[in-house]
Amino acid sequence: MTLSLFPQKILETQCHVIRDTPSEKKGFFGRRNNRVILAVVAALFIAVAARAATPPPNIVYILADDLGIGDVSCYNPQSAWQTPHLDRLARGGLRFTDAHSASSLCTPARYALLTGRYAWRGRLKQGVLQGYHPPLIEAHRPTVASFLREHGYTTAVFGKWHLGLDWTRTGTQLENVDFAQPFANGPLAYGFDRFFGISASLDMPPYVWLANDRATAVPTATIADSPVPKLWRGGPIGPDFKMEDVQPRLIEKSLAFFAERAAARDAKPFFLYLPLAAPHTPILPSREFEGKTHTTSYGDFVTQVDADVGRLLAALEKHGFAKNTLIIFTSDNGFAPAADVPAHAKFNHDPSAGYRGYKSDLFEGGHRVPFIAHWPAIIKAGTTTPALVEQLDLFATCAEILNTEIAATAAEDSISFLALLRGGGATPSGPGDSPVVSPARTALVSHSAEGRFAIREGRWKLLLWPGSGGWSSPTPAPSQWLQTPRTDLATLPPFQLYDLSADPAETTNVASAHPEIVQRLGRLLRADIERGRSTPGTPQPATVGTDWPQAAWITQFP
Ligand SMILES: [Ca+2]
Repeated sequence: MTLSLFPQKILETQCHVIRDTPSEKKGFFGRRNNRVILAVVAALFIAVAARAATPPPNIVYILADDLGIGDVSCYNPQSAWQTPHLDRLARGGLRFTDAHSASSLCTPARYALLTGRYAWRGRLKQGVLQGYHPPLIEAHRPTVASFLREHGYTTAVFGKWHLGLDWTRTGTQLENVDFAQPFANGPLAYGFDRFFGISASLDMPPYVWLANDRATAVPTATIADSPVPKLWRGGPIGPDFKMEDVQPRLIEKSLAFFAERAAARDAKPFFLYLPLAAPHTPILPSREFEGKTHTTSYGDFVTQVDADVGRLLAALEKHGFAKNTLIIFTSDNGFAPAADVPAHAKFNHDPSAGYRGYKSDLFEGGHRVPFIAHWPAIIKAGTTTPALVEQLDLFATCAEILNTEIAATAAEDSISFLALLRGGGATPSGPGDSPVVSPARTALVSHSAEGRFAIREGRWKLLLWPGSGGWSSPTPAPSQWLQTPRTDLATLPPFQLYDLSADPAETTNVASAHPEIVQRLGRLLRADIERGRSTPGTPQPATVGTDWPQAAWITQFP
């Protein structure tokens, strides 16, 4: 396998230099200069050849759970705590300021990240899976992991799977599980060589460690629902399982994996997908982090995640992996209201950094997430980009890194951001920035807890719903966490249009002033749904039917 990070275009540019150089002219293009040019061209060829021989990068994808964009200090100068390791990662890499998860909830965001396809195209039209549910990813659908493994990578996932698996059942109820038997169609069926982690969120039973295709122990006890406020659901728990061990053990597994890869000497690149269960509820920082920020337990937990990123970075450096490892750090959705918004307001801390709403919502606070890419061999240190990027763009980015095509039936919504990593569209941070937005991704679709839709194109964002689509006001039910009343959505305009360049906090609905923009975006989203893909290529089967109330708006965009 060869890697071509440096495509044909570079070689063509150099050929162009040769063709355009008159060989016998005096002056600048005279013989002497010809020799200089040829020497330069030769040197460039050598450089290109050397770089083309660069082995494929290792890829470490760290996915925090429910971490708000305002919880990372390089994204929020007013943050009540500091995240020095994440800030260092950003200083050494590229920080995206307009990056999004494909959904405002865990399961659909993860489906999209791994498959390069919006989850609403499949059977999950709203909400999330629980710990006993069968697999969500369709059998035989390629994932980033299966794609990379096909191309020579060693692949591992340590963490919160939350995409379902087929337990061995003892009865007709989902919970009728024989924990002594292996399960099928977990991470190993989707391209991972190994798995260690938990089946779903850390507030969902069963509370057992899973190693590859089985539980490490049969549950011998049952824990009750946590006291109000309810931060975990009751259910069976294994004798070797402690909730507070989850974050440290996932990091230990990762460190051991790096050491093992360093010792293997098989020259195989690796892909580590590290979907953390933190700082999602239950908020359980290790003892050394308790009280560290003098703010909330959640703040302490975030600084633990930050310190763990520092440990991962240090290990990659120690093993000599750092230079040619693409590290991405991001979060699967915005800050969870369950982590207590009023408690943070007391410390003047806004986990959504001024954006509206939280996890679950169509508003930016639901899905605009921290997204830092670090790859010293390719990325210019200390850069930022305002370019639009979606987490589901990972698949196409990996394909471009490996100079490989993706089948028409895979990663239907994924667009490579490799050009941004190489510096196109990125600018040095600081005064004098003149950001160039990459033309690659011009639009993206957002999806909420209730399964409502929004579409973004450039500065414009259209919500195909009168409310938040999640737990923030306006909602048809009162919010338990945000202590806001119910709203009669029939009293509100059916659609919301925001100009994010002028109104990033989504305060003023300008839909009635711009009916032509509402129509254009509505039609664009309809086409994205009906074509079964949002990228160029062969249309794929779409799932539009009469039994999809969240897509009822389609008829208004003929
Ligand atoms: Ca989450």
